Amino acid sequence: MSEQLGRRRFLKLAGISAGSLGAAAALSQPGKIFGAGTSSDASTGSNVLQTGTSAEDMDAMHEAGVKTFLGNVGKEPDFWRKPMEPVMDGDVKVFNLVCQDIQWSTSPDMTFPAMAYNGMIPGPEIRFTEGDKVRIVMKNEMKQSTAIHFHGLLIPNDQDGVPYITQKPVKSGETGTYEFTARNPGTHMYHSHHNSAEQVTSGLLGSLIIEPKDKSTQPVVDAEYTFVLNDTTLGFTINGRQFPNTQPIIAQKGQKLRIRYMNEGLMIHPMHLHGMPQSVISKDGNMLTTPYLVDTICVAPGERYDTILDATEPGVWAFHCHILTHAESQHGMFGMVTVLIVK
Ligand SMILES: [Cu+2]
Repeated sequence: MSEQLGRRRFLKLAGISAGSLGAAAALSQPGKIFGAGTSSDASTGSNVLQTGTSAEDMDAMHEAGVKTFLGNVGKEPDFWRKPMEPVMDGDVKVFNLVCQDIQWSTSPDMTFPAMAYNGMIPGPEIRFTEGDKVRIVMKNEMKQSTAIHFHGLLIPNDQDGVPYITQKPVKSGETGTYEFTARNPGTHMYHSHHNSAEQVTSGLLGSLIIEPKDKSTQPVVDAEYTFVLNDTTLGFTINGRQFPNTQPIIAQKGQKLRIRYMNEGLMIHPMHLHGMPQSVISKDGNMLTTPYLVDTICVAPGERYDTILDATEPGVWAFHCHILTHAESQHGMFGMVTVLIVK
């Protein structure tokens, strides 16, 4: 009963608050939001769990993670990537990339040797329009050779970016150039196709979106968000970060959002949003003739899905991979977790 009351009070807070801070304050009481999951009897009885961590310690670690997440809201404006500005060379849109060996922190206490395009993981979002002439220039400043593959694009074979099948690898210190005209609109990706199990999971990945020339084929939305999922070398990440260093999606009630999911990792990630369904409108860049509703969207390596989310339900809604070992441990939530805040 008291938990029900807490939830109701929380929803009121999240719905009424003018800023995200109101919702944030409520979210900092995780027992009221996600449900503590333990009865009051459990907390008065033996509270040492099988693993040796007390229930109190476990709860405290969970709470601390959520508080850290809240403290970080708005602190990384580029978490949801904005498109990179091309340089024009006549009528060609030129995108310059530099790949480097870097150190990357998925959260403050998790820093890894990594590989990045333009110093960021994922790399900058590359976005252009169907019919555009495009050149992508990639300078390799890493120790290893590399090459870029444009995943999902209809492209001349010799621009496909696979060493020894369509090109020589771009060696350390060399520059590789790719040139093509954008043909198939949709949600695509770019990534290394050389020693890729190491290079892609280390960070050589990014979203590549081709806008259709005819915008009337697209749903009108208030905002767009792209989830680049990755795993293995840098842990379980959304846009290069692990919870509690991910950022929320913040929407006003009644807004329509487009969410693009892409999986650059080596494992499947069923992304689950609490509170309201999403309509799947596109698979691998191809618009579906019959959209369908889901609350969990299983994104396999290499796949892309676009969904439309009608933000109808006020509150703070957990949004996470439902392979729970990618999202939560005894120490609290981690990895592929964020929230949707509907104000
Ligand atoms: Cu997962």
